[in-house]
Amino acid sequence: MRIERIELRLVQMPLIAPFETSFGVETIEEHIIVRVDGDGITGWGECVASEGPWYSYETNQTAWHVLRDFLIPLVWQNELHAASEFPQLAARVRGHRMAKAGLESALWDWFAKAQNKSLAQMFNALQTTQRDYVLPERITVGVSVGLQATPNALVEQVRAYRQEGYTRIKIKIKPGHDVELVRALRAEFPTLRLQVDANSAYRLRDADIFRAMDDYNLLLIEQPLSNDDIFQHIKLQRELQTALCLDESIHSVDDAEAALELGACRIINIKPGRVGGYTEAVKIHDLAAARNAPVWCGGMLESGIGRAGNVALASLPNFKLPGDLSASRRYYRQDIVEPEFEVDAEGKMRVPSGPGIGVEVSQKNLDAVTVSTQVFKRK
Ligand code: OSB
Ligand code: MG
Repeated sequence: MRIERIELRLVQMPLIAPFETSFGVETIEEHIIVRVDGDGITGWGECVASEGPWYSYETNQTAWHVLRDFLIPLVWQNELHAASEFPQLAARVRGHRMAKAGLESALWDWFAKAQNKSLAQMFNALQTTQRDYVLPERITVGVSVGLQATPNALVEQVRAYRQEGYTRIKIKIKPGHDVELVRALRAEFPTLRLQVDANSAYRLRDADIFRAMDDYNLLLIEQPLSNDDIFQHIKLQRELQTALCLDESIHSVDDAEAALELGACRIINIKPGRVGGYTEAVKIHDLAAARNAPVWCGGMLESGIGRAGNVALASLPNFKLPGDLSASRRYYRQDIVEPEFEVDAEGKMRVPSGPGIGVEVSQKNLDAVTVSTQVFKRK
């Protein structure tokens, strides 16, 4: 059982509509697709870094460098028996978690296929929360709505997503575009499951803005203060009724433990890319479960390759809140997997049950979005 070949592809996928957050606008999603081959089995993974260091310090160029020069050589130099062994090998490389997660996710697919198991089954076996947990066939998912030109445009966009089936909506906020957006949505949709995401755009002195949000029955407020911060979030959470949820500040199970124990948040957004892969993601899931803190699966506008693993992860028992896991067509005119991911009239998504990621990669669609490729082989 050996991997003999690894391929990296830089892909650029045009988004159906620009996605605007407090840190910028994205129109084309650039990611790295990782393919590993050996013993006649192909594993696929996705690195969710972006073109620029806006959401995190990683970019596709730093990820490519770290994959090529440090992470891929680890696969040649070590005998791997499971994808969950990879993080220990990669621990010598500080940070660069998206790069690590990109390769680890391809290894997860490869090992899962070698055992004829779905990723959901693999992650279920790894989790320690409920040993005999019966995986769901479908999970409730949500949609993350970018900043819109006007509050009215936001209301109409949310109405359209609700008509498509989504029952949980997250909106992006930034200074000057916050409470009044929540107010406008609440006036129109009084019982909608609604949450907001600031992507680190505020300071503690803006606490009044978040206090005002306490009146609108939000599920949570995501990452209001600085990326990497724990201390200021503790102070803010003390002032609020609404639960804070951390995204950018949580890079590891240790960060998650600190944040929950110190009261910096009550909920955690788990993004496998941000925490170095699915192995660490499951550890955070288990830690949060032991502390009675719900988690949910965040997204990085993944293609169907990354989405497949995220949906599998989100089928674990402590993913108590719907994730940012939307249908392929919410993002892209054409996904690179078949079948594409869909959301039904009840706002649910099917968890792939076939081996590994459980969807087929369309070579034609992948080739159409590939801008560069590099192949590495075992010597
Ligand atoms: O903060 O959750 C975020 C997308 C890119 C970078 C950061 C975030 C997001 C999203 C999109 O909110 C979630 C999705 O993939 O649908
Ligand atoms: Mg976020």
